[in-house]
Amino acid sequence: MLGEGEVSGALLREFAAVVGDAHVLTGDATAGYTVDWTGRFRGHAPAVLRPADTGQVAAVLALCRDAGVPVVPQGGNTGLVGGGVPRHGEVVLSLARLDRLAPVDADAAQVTAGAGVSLQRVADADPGLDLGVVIASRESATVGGAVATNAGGLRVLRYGPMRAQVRGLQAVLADGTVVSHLAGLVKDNTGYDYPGLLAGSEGTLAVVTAARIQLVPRAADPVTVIIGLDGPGEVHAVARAALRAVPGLLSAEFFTRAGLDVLAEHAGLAPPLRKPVSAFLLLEAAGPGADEDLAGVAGDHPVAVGTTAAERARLWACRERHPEAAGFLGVPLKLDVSVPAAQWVKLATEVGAVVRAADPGAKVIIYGHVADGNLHVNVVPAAEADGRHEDAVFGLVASLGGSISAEHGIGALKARWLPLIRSEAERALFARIRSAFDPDGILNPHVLPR
Ligand code: 2HG
Ligand code: ZN
Repeated sequence: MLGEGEVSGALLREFAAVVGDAHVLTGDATAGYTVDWTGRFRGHAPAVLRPADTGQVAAVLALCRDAGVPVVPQGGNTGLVGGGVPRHGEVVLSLARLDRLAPVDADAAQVTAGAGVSLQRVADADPGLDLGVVIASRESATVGGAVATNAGGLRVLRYGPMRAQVRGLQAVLADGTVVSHLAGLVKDNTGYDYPGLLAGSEGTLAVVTAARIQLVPRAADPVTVIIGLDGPGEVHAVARAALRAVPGLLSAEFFTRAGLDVLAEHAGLAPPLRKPVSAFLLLEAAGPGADEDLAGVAGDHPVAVGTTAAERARLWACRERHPEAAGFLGVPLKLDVSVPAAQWVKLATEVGAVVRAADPGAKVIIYGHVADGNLHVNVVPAAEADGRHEDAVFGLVASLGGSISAEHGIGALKARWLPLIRSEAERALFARIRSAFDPDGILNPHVLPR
């Protein structure tokens, strides 16, 4: 009798017959696949399978389904909610080798990318085009993972999240059936939009093996500014002005002196402004008059301007390295929340005190995508991480009419709190969709409540 987290030698040999001996990893070789980037989520896997193509994904999923073995699909393993970690001894299905990037279709400005292609490779595929989704982990994060989590990032205000870039998908269902819709038609009302449904399904409905991606025009000569402000209220007001007055706006990002000080101390980052301010708003825009438009919204506030690639990279580092900041202080809890625009100032102003009421020694670093009402609340607990921090933050968010996951997903971290913001009827519908796709419950069974 095999226990949780074990598979038979016979099944391992069947896996090897499909993907090759070298691509069935066991024991120590699984180490890099069983822990997340922050070190908060750890698991163990009886095997990591590294198929080379969609056919092999289909064959190993059929074997897992027949044997009743649960599977955790994994892309670049850059997730922050434990959704790609085999926390209950599941087999890991790594899509990393599905890394074929087709030539760009210049007529449609689209490209078909395998699940294992990094977002950076998609962005670099054509000098005149770009990927609308930009995230800090783009060198490692993959197309399959970005679709499965509906990744957001730094340009959502302009281009939307990953779901909005997807013109079609290829995926493998839990029983090994391949479904494929990759023609990339802009207009195509022929039934259910399952690519839209798989975007954000966190590996619970099917395994994404390829995506047809709509590219966007590459922004010409972007200008980046960091404006020094006195708190969330000013940040929100200036960002709102930018949304109205800067037609070429691409990003509106927020961070604070608390996070920047940590990065200055531990990563040697140079502060962007000489004047000590408490809050920063990074704006980026492109197109005719972008520099004057940005100068107009900055007004008399202290500002740093970047126009060359090197200057822009220096300014962006202040924001893009924020996910690392809390990690210098301990093992962080990554709480990614959003609220209606009118509530964002209240959230950003009050969340630190709300966390400290639950855990007075906790360290809190906040930053995020201000135009999306999205705040990243990074908490380094002093007290035990037993759910009290989530109770505090998610309780505040729910009272403001917000969401407990803006862009990172529910994963393992947040499953317990889903009833706070999704009704019983909605969750029952989720469960029916899930059992229609995966009746045996083998796909990421511990992610999202069943
Ligand atoms: C970002 O916006 C990412 O930098 C990561 O969504 C956020 O690490 C985080 O909490
Ligand atoms: Zn983010």
